[in-house]
Amino acid sequence: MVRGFPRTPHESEAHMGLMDGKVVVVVGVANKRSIAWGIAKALADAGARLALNFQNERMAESVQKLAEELPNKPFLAPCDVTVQGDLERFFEALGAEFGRIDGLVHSIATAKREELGGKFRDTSWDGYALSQQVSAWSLIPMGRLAAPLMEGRSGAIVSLTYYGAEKVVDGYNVMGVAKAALEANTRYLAADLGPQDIRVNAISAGPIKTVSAMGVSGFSGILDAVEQKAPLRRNVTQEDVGKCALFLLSELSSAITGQVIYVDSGYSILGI
Ligand code: 1JT
Repeated sequence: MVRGFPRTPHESEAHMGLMDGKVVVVVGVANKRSIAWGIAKALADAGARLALNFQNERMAESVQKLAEELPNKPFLAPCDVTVQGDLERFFEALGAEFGRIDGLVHSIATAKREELGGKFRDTSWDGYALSQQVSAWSLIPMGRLAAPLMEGRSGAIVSLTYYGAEKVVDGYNVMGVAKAALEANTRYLAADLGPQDIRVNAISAGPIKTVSAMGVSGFSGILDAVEQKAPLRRNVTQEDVGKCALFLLSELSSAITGQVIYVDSGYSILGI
């Protein structure tokens, strides 16, 4: 860097160096609109070496295409948390590639379409179990498998949640219960892994137009409510969430663990 030249850094260099030499695993990139993609870009711009998963062979090519847009070529490997043995194989591949990791992002969730937007009382066991397995339980084995790769370094794990975990948001239903479990998992994992200097936090993001959210009935009404009522009077972006994830995965948040941090334009402070 040339000294003595006051300059406005280009956005992509704004956090230069913060993650230099760090390896971060981001689970949940599916397409350009994925929250995980916003996080991956923020981390890559800050100098992190990345590893991404793709859910299955059908998704491999599109994730590969996205990965080519990053400044450094990320490591890619398959991982579907509903496939027996996939998590173990994924972390084994990470160990073989890097030998160690510094950070992990959990940005996956699923619900059956008919159970988002209908009546909560119609939640099926299959739908309940699936949303719990993918959206909440998977954080636990990820923490267990990541911990040995973080040994001897300050590790950090970040999960993604939503306000519907703590207050009833019309139609969010089975996902609200899964996110409540995810937030509790975040706290229990933080207590479990804290003695090994691994921090675990959740980001509670405001609603974001992702491919999976867009098809949900009632979702655009939720976006409108944020724009009209949230203190900042705007919806949040993948970039907003990416910057918070960067903070939580970096040394800047060195004594923060077990917390839910809100990136929601202030919506959650309101009484109505
Ligand atoms: C999933 C989806 C998790 C949408 C999600 C989510 N977390 C937040 N959203 C946005 C959202 C919010 C509300 C809503 C619907 C969607 C899509 C399927 C995969 C998991 O209400 C109907 C309030």
